[in-house]
Amino acid sequence: MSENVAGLRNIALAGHSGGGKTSLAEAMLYNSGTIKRLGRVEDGNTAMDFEAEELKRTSSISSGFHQFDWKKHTINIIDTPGDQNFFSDTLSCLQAADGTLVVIDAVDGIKVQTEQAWEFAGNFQQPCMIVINKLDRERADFARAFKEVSEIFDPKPIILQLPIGAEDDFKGVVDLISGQAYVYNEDGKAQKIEIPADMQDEVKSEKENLIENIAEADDDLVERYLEGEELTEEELRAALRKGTLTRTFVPVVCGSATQNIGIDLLMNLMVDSMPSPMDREPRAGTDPAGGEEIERAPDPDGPFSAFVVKTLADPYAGRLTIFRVVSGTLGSDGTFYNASKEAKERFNQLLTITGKEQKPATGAGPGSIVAMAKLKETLTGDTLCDDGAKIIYQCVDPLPSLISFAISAKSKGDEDKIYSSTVKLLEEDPSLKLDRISETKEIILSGQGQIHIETTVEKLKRKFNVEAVLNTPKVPYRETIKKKVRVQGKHKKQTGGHGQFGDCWIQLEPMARGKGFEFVDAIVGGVSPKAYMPDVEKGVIESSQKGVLAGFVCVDFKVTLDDGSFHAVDSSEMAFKIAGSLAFKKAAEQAQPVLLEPIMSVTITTPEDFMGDIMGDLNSRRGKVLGMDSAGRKQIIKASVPMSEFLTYAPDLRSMTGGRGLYAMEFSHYDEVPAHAAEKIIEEVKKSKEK
Ligand SMILES: Nc1nc2c(ncn2[C@@H]2O[C@H](COP(=O)(O)OP(=O)(O)O)[C@@H](O)[C@H]2O)c(=O)[nH]1
Ligand SMILES: [Mg+2]
Repeated sequence: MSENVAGLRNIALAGHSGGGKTSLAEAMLYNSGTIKRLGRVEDGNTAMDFEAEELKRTSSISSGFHQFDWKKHTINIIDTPGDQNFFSDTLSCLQAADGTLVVIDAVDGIKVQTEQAWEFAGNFQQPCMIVINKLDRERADFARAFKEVSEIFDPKPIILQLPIGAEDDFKGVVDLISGQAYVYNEDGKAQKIEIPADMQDEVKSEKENLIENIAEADDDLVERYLEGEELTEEELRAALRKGTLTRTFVPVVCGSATQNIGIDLLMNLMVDSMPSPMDREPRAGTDPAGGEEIERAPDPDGPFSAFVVKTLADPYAGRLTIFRVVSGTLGSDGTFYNASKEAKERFNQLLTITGKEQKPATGAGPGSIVAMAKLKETLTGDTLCDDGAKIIYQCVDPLPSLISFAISAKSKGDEDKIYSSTVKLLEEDPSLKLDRISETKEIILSGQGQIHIETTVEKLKRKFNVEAVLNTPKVPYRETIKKKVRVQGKHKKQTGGHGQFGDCWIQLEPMARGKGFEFVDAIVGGVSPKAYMPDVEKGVIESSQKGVLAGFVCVDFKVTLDDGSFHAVDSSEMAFKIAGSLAFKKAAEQAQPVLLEPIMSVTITTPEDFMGDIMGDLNSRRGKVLGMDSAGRKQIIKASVPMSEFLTYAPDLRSMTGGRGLYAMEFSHYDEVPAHAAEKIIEEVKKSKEK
């Protein structure tokens, strides 16, 4: 680990799945001599993709961490997943970085997922760089890809390099600042060449553009440039760094990760133009004692503070907690205070993460991304600090879930194991949610998408040896009534000696949506002894749990008990409870009962081309479009859609938009089911009961 904070670079790789992030990390590790062989994603032998679920899909599902030394600097690389299913982890791990390298596919261009990753980096105010990758592929086009990034991304992307050759023939790059051309051998080693004759003009004009752009970062330079003065390479490099760090612009470079072309120059740029932890503003947090805002600068001699970005759950090795140090210095073992959990913890060995392995670390200063094993209390999002200098940092929340499945055990007897094992997986994946729904008696597993849930089931099998089955969850329908009625509930039984007698009059009326249930005792005088009133209420509640239409819980009603009679000998608590229950059932049947269904509020983000299909599809799902908006080339649709129609939206949107559409949803409210749909639902419930 570098003791030198200014010599540290924490860089996240972000962008849509398949752009080449994992391959790029592999090339960097190889060039730095950290790994001896250049692995390939499709061969399943890269340093950053190693989990079984990643190897099976040849795609990252979880952020990988590694570090290497380059030009006397230490670079921590964070290889994030680009698939929306795993974006919550991407978002969390981006917090550990000081800068983000956005990887663009020179063939496929920008996808919505790339834009989302861009927004994540922007939210954290991170300086960014863009690499246009895969320039060796058929139909790769640097100019087209750059045009696209300049239309969409802000701060302004600026060209730093031009490719030499295209597609099959892509063999090197021209670095515009130095005016130097490089071609690469098969081992990623650069060799200087003359700028090819047919590129001279292009290089000249792009260099002028670049100088003009870079000068913008520095008023003094602009002035001198406009006066026609020649700026030195050193001045330009200093201004390039300044402009990148202040997010005035975003440098764009070109390369091929798998051919290892241009990657060494990119690594140089990460050192020269990306921030060290010292370049970041002090991090603000709150003092848990008084709640006021305090901050910590990246000072190795300051009080220790850090925040957790990721947790790995291993049934054998236990928990592995990955965190970023903000301030102070940590030894190789010791204790710390977890301010989020208000607990002291001890750790035995500080660890550096190198892909799937961990190595002992001697210590960690500001900016370090390190790990500890087997912590008891600490989870993702927690703040760790000195016992004597407490602070809590605000970390990002997991992304809200988008899809739910009912999860159950494949073999009988595994029910409890499914639940307890999934709870352990929640530790490493806070974007999963597990709920027991009393209304439907199901265990519901929710996550970011179908693939997210499927990989979770695979992990359950691999890590905990328990097999789960997924089903579409039952929709928690409810019932309510629409009319006001008054009825009598009378329970009278003469069975030899002691009889049973309970008698009450209730008024049943609707209440506003979401109001639940209210019981009013309006009995005046001594018509029926007060002592039995709670029993009538119990009867009403019990009966309302099984609605008259299809047995769903009945809500949003008010019951007023206004009359009744009793028998000195035969009346009992039980008899009045039964009377209350009968009264409710009778009243509900007369009060125009209807079904209610949960309605989700949905936000869909899509490229314009798919708008027509998406709107038509929403219509067929009984969706109501509430508004439309555009942001750049993206269209944003807000709609409300019944939950029952939206259970399988994730895969459907994926296929409608070729994976370019995104959506977010949350529960909004309950609403009446239209009559024709209600009939069907009631029919189905009856059928399933007959079975
Ligand atoms: N031809 C070519 N293929 C590449 C390049 N970079 C990545 N790939 C391939 O693209 C696929 C996706 O790469 P990967 O690194 O997993 O992308 P990620 O999802 O962004 O991590 C893999 O099959 C890689 O071998 C490149 O520069 N050129
Ligand atoms: Mg990857």
